[in-house]
Amino acid sequence: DLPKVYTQFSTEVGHKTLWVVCVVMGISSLVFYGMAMRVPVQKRLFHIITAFITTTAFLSYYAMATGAGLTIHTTTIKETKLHVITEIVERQIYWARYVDWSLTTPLLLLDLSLLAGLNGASILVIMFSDVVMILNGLFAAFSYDQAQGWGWYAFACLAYLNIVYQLGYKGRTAVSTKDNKTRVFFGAISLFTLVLWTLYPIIWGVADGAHKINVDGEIIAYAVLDILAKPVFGFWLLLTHDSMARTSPSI
Ligand code: RET
Repeated sequence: DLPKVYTQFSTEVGHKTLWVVCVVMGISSLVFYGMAMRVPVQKRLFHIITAFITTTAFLSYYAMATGAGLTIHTTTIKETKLHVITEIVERQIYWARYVDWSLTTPLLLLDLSLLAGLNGASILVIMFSDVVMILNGLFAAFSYDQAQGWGWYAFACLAYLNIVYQLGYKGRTAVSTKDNKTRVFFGAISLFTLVLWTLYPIIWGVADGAHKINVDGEIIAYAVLDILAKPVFGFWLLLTHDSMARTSPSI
């Protein structure tokens, strides 16, 4: 007997959403480069990092919207004790997201680390954990069967917990030596980041992991989160940083 096949593909709704985000990321990048040119070079590091983040997202959304950054992947969801496959899911995987995230999430964390004034060793630990998290997410997405996928997912979650610990504990200790405005701002923007970032593994688990959300739903959910985590985060960071007297990163 042939296995039962469940197919999960995006439609025009997902496709349009990808284009909208692509345009938002492109415009934000231009604005960020413009802002970078208007601040003195000593204050420019945050602007450059943030503009690179939205530029990478622009390119990755361009790849996804034009149909290049995705593939169809088959996952076994049920097999008999004798390894006869009885149920499979065929679902689109937008792998360009992982390329985007593996470059942009370390940069987002670099923004936060520099704001807190973390030392070089801590910054490296945070950025490395983050790459481990994203690549394990990629392996989870391309796993052969569901159980194996959840294994990769668990490793990624451990890496994520380490990032939360490093930034939440060490970041807070580091920022406590800074001025009051920087302290309050770091508290607010890192809480915003914690809430947003925690939604990514939840969406992944329900959509890519458990196949309970279709591909359009996944595209829309990540679209909203990506806009909040990149352009909105970026504007908030840069406008606040511009208004501060002396908070150039201590490197
Ligand atoms: C995955 C799946 C495996 C488990 C975990 C994940 C976490 C992903 C995160 C992504 C953040 C993305 C951002 C993008 C910016 O636009 C890879 C989904 C923990 C935290 C902030």
